[in-house]
Amino acid sequence: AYRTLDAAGVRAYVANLAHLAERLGGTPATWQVREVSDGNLNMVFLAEGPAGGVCLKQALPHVRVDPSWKMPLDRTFFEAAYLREVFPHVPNLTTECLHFDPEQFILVVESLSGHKVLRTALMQGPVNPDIATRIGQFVARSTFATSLLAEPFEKVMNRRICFARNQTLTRITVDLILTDPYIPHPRNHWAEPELTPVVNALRANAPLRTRVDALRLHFLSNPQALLHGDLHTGSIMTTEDDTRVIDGEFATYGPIGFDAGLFIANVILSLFSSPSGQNSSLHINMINNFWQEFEKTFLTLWEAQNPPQDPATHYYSTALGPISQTHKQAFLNSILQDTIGFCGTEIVRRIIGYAHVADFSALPTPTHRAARKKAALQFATACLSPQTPIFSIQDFLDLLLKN
Ligand code: SR1
Ligand code: MG
Repeated sequence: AYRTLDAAGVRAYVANLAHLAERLGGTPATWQVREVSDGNLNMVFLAEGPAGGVCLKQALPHVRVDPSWKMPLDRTFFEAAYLREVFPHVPNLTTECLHFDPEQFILVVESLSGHKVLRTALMQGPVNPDIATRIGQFVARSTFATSLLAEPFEKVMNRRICFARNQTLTRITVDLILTDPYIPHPRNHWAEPELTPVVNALRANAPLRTRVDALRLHFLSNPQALLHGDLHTGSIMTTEDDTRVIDGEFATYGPIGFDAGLFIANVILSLFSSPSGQNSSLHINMINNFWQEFEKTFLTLWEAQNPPQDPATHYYSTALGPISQTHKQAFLNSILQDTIGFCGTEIVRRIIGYAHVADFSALPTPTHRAARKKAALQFATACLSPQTPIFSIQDFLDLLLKN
């Protein structure tokens, strides 16, 4: 029967599994076990021995930060399934699933105890902008490999059937990111009264509401690729030269621009919350690096698919003949448009929705925080405005620099 583990339970659990105990080395009594839960949903422990460490994650029957919000346990199943799908394509950019327990809903991956959460690293000072290049690689490789551009439709559809069952967490995304902030809802909150008129204006903006409605429909009805589904800067662990994407429990099929948009939005939230006068070039470089690498890698992988394999046995979604560069560029442009839209919704929900980000707490006074959050909401409004002409990542960066 399922039971929630504490540190002592984790020690006994790991000691019982030879391949994990071997990774740690020494004897269980000498292992260091500590709880490092940080996200909203799960318990996380690090167990370390003389030879190495593991990270153990267990689902709770509720949201970790709100025990009254009950929740089924199956999210670790989807995280393990996501890792098994994408790890072969991005082995140096995520962690390997070392163990999954379908009764205790425990997932064990390698420990990243020498890494920092990217959000924390950004709050502490400048980071290496190549981190964003690596995330561009991650998004391009994980999405291309699981899309109809790379695989016969039978394989893709079977995977879609599996991840279509990740409905509890997809419901969270649909509600928390794509619905609640635009209506009065008890889960929304903001501390700064100065934001209320901005929120009212956002909700009264009919074209913006129509765009958000379209993005919600697009998220649910365009299964382009297997998404990470929650690719914010808290889902990335990094050192100067090694970057890993973690926490794929929100994995689902959807539009590729959703992963890209969430990553870019969180870099932008870091930019808007950095102390005034701080040079914006790091954040601009990060967004540019991310997009350039994503586009280049995605197109290179697509190029390698040409010419299509024998159409009699490989029912790819690609054309029977070579695909024109114009068609490929149009596909990438449509991902850019989705990216900008989902970026706007992520910024909005991180400021007025249920789950805020720590970034703004670095600002010294409530007045500073209100001013920067207001500016971020105004930028998000531009991202969600059908009137804003953005045809390239440069247009997007120009718009960002104007705000
Ligand atoms: C109740 S879960 C709230 C948020 O935390 C997760 O990390 C996701 O971002 C989700 O939207
Ligand atoms: Mg998470």
